[in-house]
Amino acid sequence: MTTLKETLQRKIEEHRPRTTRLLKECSDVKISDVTIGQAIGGARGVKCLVTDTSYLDPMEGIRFRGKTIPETFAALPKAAGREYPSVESFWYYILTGEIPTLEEAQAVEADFKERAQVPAYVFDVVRALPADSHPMAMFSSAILSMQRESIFARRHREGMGKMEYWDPMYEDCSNLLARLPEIGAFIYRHKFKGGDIIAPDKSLDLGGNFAHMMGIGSPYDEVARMYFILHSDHESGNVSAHTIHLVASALSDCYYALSAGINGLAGPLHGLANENVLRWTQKFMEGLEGQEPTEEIIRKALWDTLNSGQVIPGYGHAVLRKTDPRYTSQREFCLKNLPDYPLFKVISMIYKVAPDVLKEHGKAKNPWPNVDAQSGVVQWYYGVTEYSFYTVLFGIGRAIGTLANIVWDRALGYPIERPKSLTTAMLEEMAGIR
Ligand code: NMX
Ligand code: MLT
Repeated sequence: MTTLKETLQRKIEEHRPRTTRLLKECSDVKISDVTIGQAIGGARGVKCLVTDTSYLDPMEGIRFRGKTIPETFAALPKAAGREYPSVESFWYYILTGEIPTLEEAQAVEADFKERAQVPAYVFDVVRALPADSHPMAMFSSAILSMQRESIFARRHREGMGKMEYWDPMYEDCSNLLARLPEIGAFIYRHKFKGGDIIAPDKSLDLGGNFAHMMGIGSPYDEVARMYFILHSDHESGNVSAHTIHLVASALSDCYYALSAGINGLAGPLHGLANENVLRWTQKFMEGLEGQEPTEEIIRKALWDTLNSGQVIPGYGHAVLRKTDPRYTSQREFCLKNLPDYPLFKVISMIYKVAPDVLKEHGKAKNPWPNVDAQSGVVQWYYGVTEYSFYTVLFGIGRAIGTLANIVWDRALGYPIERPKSLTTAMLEEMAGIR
């Protein structure tokens, strides 16, 4: 059996000539124009990144290495009795584009167990932060504190050649990913469970071990696998993925890069929306004072939010123009496992009402729900009601795709990222209004 690293090396060697040829023979082929609207408006739609781990179609949603979410879940091997594939099998897939056998996936599980030991000082760093620090600040600090472990940084100091970069980057990224579940679960139990920490169980896969360390029984292990894979990657223009790619382009190691990306994910327009969806919903339910929610009451609450100048969290998207398939996937999970759960019923009612409200409001280009509108319900149902923790879960998932992406960035020799900026006066001149 070839190892994941051997397969990755073969894929890198096969891929390199494609990038070399594009650069050598096709550098001048135009793929995008940029308007003033795009330059001021957050570079929306400007095609200037290359990412092979996933692609986001506005109407279809995400494809991981060419496969939709249902195709990915169906194709990856599953251990006996499991409905969802392991995170380790997905890591193999997103890194190489090849579906591993169960044996190959289990070899990655074994490899991750060797790498999973979190240095003790990481827990000290989290404990040293003020108790009211946001879990995302704790998560980002914990990741950054491990920078001293970087093999890439050491090898770079020692003068390794450019063609070797991917190897220590792969080692660092694998080590970091294997450690994230324990760090996440530690933050949860430190902040919300009085510091009653549960030690890892080395017999379990990443998802199973995470559920165990969170202190939540089956089927939360399946929820963890599903959740982490669903949140793994969304091509690389989104704030977290782009930040991670950008920071790593300076040859900063993956500890610096992921910590920076987690800081971007912590924003309310990005990953924090999953926290805000639950905050909004809980406030709404409290305001009902025992009254049954109706579509009319929900419509009014949504309008109140819009009229106060706030966004409706969990709705809208910079690229998508239909319901996010990650929303649909989790909705299907809820329909199967918790169809009558009151919170799910409210979330479903919002889904019925919000798109029309947003259309009538007339601002959002996409009135449909994104992943964050649905993910909190599942967590709440299984007992994770501390919603300020939800974006840490997103962050563990997001690490999978983005770390795979920066291994490939180094393998393909992508340079330091440095787009050009202009002044407002230059734009006025170009537009002929000055
Ligand atoms: N509620 C109210 N207004 C909205 C919403 C929404 N859900 N979505 C977009 N708009 C507004 C937006 O604020 C902007 O207003 P203005 O012209 O006053 O600045 C206008 O509609 C046009 O925005 P779009 O071009 O449709 O959206 P954009 O690409 O700029 O932003 C989001 C995308 C996702 C940031 C935006 O839809 C939003 O703020 N959604 C709510 C927060 C959220 O759910 N974020 C999570 C995204 C997914 N994730 O996990 O990262
Ligand atoms: C994501 O998963 O990163 C979000 O949906 C935001 C995006 O893709 O722009």
